[in-house]
Formats: sequence, structure tokens, C-alpha cells
Amino acid sequence: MTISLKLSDAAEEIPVANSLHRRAPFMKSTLQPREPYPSLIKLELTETDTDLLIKDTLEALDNVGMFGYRLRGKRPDGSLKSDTGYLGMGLTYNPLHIDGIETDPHEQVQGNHFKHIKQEFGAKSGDGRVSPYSRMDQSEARKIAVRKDTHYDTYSMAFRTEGSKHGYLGTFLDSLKRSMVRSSLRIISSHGSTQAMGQKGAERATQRPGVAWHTDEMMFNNLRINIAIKTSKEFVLEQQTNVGKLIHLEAPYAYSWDTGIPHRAYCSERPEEPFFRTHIMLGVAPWFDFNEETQTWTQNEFYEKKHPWDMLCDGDIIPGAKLVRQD
Ligand SMILES: O=C(O)CCC(=O)C(=O)O
Ligand SMILES: [Fe+2]
Repeated sequence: MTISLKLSDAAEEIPVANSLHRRAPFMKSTLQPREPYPSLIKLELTETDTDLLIKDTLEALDNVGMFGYRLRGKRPDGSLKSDTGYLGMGLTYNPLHIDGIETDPHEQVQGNHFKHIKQEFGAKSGDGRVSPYSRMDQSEARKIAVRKDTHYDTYSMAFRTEGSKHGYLGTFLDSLKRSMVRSSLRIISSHGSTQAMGQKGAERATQRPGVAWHTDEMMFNNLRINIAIKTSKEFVLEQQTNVGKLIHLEAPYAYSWDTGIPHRAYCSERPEEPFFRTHIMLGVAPWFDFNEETQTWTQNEFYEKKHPWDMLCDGDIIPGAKLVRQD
């Protein structure tokens, strides 16, 4: 039987992907890829005009602007705190997002307004961001933050923003074979304010612009693909499987890794001139396809049959994406 679910029929107290999971448990699939992949998968985009993609992505960002990732707490003037070192612009949004009309649709990808969750659901913790993926938030707060139409309702953030339709960026995203979920342009600003990159000791004292240790959804739920658009050597990725190995992601390649394993991305050394490292951070649902007209998610032919990494390397997600073999 093919599972299908209309957004409006999904339960309110859990994200839409979890409602799908109740009917067809897929998030913790044990399906293995057909071959062992490196801890960082690098892909060449052989059917993409990458020069034009870079130009039009940067133009879209110029037109729309960027938003800081929301942080816990408030500024002295009462406004919600956000990070000036880790910025973004949404490529997808949810028209029914809990933030309503207060925020720009391009800002939804930048974390929750915990304020709303507090008002509507009576959460006890303070204002600001709460992340189910962060080890720094209490589990009760995390549970409340993860509902339908919140930041973490990945499968509701499946509608394309205006900014995502700009020029060849739009053409490229239209060409994807799978449905996009919570996707954004992610910018690390070399001269932005910094945050603690680690949880304790010297690590905690080390302040860098970027994103601290975290995990994301399992890849069967949300396969994340980073396309480096504008970058420079100081900007690095570090994975918990290889702490201390700082990896620079080169433009114009696409990368993917197991985001269920903690990782962080940051500016390791401040360049002389301010620099805005820009990646397209795509999220796709590998095993369910979204029909925007009927607002329905339906299981696709790959469900439990083909591993998301095999799909990625066969061009079942980005047409023409080819694995770059490294020694
Ligand atoms: O490079 C970045 O902006 C962060 C990437 C990341 O954490 C992810 O794609 O899961
Ligand atoms: Fe991540």
C-alpha cells in the first residue's frame, strides 16, 4: 500500500514526518548503501551551469537579504537575540508556520520563535531558540518545540520562497527530482559576532563565527546536501568521527555526510577583509514526494528500496550529480 498524507490531515502535536512515520516507519531504517561511502561524499554537478548558479544565488541573496540564526534570550531593548556570525535566507517556507505574519518567510529557516510556543503551549523555559538537536536544551522544552508548523516540522516547510525562484537558482531548484524540505542559503560571516563552539573548558572559551556541534535529522527523513557557492580556505567543517580534521568544502562542489553524527562548521581564522561564506544547504525528502497543489506527501518508488546516498550518486536527487572518488 502506498502511504500518502495531506498536510491538513496530519496530527497537530507532532511534525508531519512523524505522522508519516507512524504509518510507515522509515526514519530509523536499517537499509544499507550498496557500497561503503567516505565520511564526506563529494559530488560534481555535471549537468549544472555552476558559474550561473553562483552568480544568481549571490544575486538572490543581495535582493532578499539575510537573517541571523535565532539565539536564546533577548537583547536589552527586548528584541529576540540572533546570531550575526551565522546567517541565512530561506529557500523553502511553511505558509502556516507558527510565526505567522510576524516574520519574513525567508527567515523561518533560522530557528524557532520560542515566544509563540511559550504563549500557546505553556512551555516553562525562557524565550528564544530551542533546538531538539542541541544538547544544551532541556528535553521537556525540546519536546514542546517539536510540533506541526514549528521550525522542526521539516515536511511542512516544503513551499518555495520567492527568493528561491530567482534566475538560474530557480531553474536549478526546479530541476531537482525530489521534494525540497527546510532548505536555505547558509552564510558564515567572518566578522560577525561569535558563539561558543564547544560545550565546556577551553572549547567553550573558543568563540568562532559559525555553527556549534549539533546533529540534524536522520538522512532517511531529511537528506542534506551542501553546495559551496562562495567560500575561502578558512571556512571549515569538522565531524565528530574525526575531531581536529578541519575540512574545507570547495566551490562549486556538492557535499553530503551523515548529519546524525555531530558536526560543526565555522571560520577557523579571521581574514583581513570581512567575508561571507555562502552555501546552498538543500534538504530533500528522499522517500516521499510532495504535491504542492494537493499539499500531499506520498511515498515514492525508492522507499526502503534505495539508500539516499545511492540515490544521490545516481542522480535521483540532483540530475547529473556524480561522486568524485578521492584517495
Ligand atoms: O556549513 C554549514 O553552514 C552547516 C552545514 C550543516 O551543519 C549541515 O548541512 O547539516
Ligand atoms: Fe548540520
